[in-house]
Amino acid sequence: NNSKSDSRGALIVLEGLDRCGKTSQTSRLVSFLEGLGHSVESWRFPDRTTGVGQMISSYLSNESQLDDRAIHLLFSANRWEKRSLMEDKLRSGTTLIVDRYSYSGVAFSSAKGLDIEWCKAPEIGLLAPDVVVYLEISPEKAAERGGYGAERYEKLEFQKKVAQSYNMLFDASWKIVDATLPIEDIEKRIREIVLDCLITCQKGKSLSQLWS
Ligand code: Z5A
Repeated sequence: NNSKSDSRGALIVLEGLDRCGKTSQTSRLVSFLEGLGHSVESWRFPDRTTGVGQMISSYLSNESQLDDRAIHLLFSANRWEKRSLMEDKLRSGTTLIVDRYSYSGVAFSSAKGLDIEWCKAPEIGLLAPDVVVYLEISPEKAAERGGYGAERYEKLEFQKKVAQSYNMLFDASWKIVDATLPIEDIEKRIREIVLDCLITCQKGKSLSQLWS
């Protein structure tokens, strides 16, 4: 189908608190889009496979300590090191479903008390998503889902602060989906949002940059 291969792919971002269901929904969405014949890849941040990603991973698992600003900049660098590949993929027609992106970077660091504008600054110039799907769940409900693991941010009190930070980032373009619905209902809603977004991109919507 020429119309599919001639147009760029869409940058779809899923955000939300820990345990909100992003990982489950990302893989369902990728299978769905593949079934429709789209070129699609599943990405996630942090990308723990790179050198920077390994530093982040060791910080998250409490194997290393880092200054709050230093770890913020590493999360950002981890997105910058993937930026040109991201752009190439999108321009060649591949849609990317990304589990966490800049918004996680800003929400988690500002939840520690860092200034929100300072947190956004190193993210300026990264590719802006075509749509952000926010899977909304209360920190208490999220904590009930099999409990938290041992990673640094998996604590109820901190997740409450992260939820407040996300609230400050919401804008009218975000699609808020109730993450407490049955998995299949959420999946259906996300499919509708993403199919709409793909049409907009196929019609020629251009790529833009954060934060505008
Ligand atoms: N972080 C940061 O500080 N700065 C940054 O720039 C970035 C990230 C990018 C690592 O992320 C941490 O890094 C993260 C933010 C910070 N810290 N926290 N918290 P990660 O990607 O490694 O971890 P995560 O994003 O929090 O993933 P997760 O724990 O795997 O959660 P999830 O992907 O949202 O959920 P899930 O695995 O799909 O589902 C969780 C459970 O709920 C599972 O048992 C499911 O079967 C169940 N589930 C899913 N959906 C439902 C529904 N609808 N009903 C009932 N149960 C469900």
